[in-house]
Amino acid sequence: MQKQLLMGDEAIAQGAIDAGLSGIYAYPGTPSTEISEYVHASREAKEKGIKASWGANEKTAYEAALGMSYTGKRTMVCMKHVGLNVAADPFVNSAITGANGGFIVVSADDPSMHSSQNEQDSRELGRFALLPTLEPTNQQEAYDMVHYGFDISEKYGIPVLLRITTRMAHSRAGVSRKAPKAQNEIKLPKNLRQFVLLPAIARKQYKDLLQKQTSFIAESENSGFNKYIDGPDKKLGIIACGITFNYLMENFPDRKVPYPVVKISQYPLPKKDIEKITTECKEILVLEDGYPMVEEMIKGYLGKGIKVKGRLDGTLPRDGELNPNIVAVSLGKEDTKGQEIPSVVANRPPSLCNGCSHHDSFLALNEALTSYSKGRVFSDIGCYTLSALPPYESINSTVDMGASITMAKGAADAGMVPAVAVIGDSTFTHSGMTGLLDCIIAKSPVTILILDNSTTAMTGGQPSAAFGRIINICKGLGVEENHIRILKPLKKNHEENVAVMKEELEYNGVSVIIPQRECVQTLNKRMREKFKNK
Ligand SMILES: Cc1ncc(C[n+]2csc(CCOP(=O)(O)OP(=O)(O)O)c2C)c(N)n1
Ligand code: SF4
Repeated sequence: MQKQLLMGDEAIAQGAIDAGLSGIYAYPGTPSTEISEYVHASREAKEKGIKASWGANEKTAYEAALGMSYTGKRTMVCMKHVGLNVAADPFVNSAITGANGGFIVVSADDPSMHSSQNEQDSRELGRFALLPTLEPTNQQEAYDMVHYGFDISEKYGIPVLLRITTRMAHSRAGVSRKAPKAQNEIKLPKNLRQFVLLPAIARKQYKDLLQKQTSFIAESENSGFNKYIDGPDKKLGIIACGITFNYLMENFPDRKVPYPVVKISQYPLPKKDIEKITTECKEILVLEDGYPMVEEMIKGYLGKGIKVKGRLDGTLPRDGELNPNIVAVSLGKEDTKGQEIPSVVANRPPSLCNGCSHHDSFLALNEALTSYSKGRVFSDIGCYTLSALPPYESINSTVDMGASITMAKGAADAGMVPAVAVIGDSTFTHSGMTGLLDCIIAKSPVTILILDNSTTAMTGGQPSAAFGRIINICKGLGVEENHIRILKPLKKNHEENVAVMKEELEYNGVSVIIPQRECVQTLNKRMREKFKNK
């Protein structure tokens, strides 16, 4: 079969298309976005009638995928690691409902926080939900694991978590494809109450899930993705998880590591391999990107017994992603540090694009707020979060998607009036609407700016579920019509926009101000495509 040069994300997408995928659901988030974008753009996927849709958030995307799995079809849902927090409720519960058609959950972690607000490790959530978790070492494995993941998902009737990290998602390698599989026909679960989590049913199915754990361990022990590679020097044994196996191998160009190595790409841990290496070797070094999950499991609570080295004892840094050089140092090899970063690319803080509508919104907001004390602007996550930096320095919080309106409500409840929330259009429909409803019910004195640039700009301009709907949503939720104010954020309208903001800041109730102007990047893209098609 043909070989293609693919990014990890693309390998997963192509793997899913070839493995009989019927539908892919997602909410964008770096570094997972390109998986869905690949399927959206794939002619092959279109010809096969594969459904590809962006959900309003990760929870809605997850539940849509679960619904497709219920019908017996193969499905995938993709998100970044913090998205799995948003989808945690259906994720954990779907371990108990089980799956019907093959169901793969892709969660893309971002160690070192290249573009994220934390560096949590999705393997921990996989373990928490008691689900098998796959972690590819390279792009070929990422591709192959999708086929395998669908197979074990259907064999055990459970969702399977596929955990990747930024380096895996965004680096490229040659990938050999397998012969494509046909999609499953609709075939509902034999037990039509399988997905009804009434306590009596859930209790039984939870027991079933617990019983399956032994089989999941056996699958890991027999999996072609996990390997015990013997080595003559038993002073040290190395457990290398996911991409860290590559970092280890890069330190041994002939791929001959003198120590025994257990390569881990499937969890729960392969018990026999772990027992073997911990019995044979004097010390263990655990290489894992993310949390010291395996290290903690092997060390045990009191850390007695065999010496285990890794992130917890300082052999490796406690946070941030690993790389071949960090692994070299942990093996007592020379610290090569790599090339110096040229000054022309070093330390460039991110900034809003020239002509971005957010410039005009923050200029106006800063001026409108001059008569109030500082520290009252709760922001959300999007391009507008850059207003935390000079020259605007407008915002005082960014915690998670949706937290702007709700935090402003809490601050207003505490007596901070007015409290201001700033949220983007995509984030508003992701998880801002419920917070707005809370404010309306409590008649909270909050001024909410919904920065409507008609897209999900920060992740590359995916469609926004809010497009064309924000005003009606606000009205429908109960914002008084005369306190829904639409602005055009342009320099020439500055004075007028400041005046409107001042008026609404003085209003002792819920007001929503909607500055509307398209993101210049999506506007340019649209124009380029328009002229190309002429
Ligand atoms: C739970 C979660 N999902 C996804 C993301 C990735 N992400 C960051 S901001 C954002 C949306 C930005 O769109 P919008 O609110 O419209 O603001 P814009 O960037 O367009 O200004 C996304 C998807 C995230 N940080 N957290
Ligand atoms: S991508 Fe769009 S929203 Fe983001 S900074 Fe640039 S113009 Fe503004």
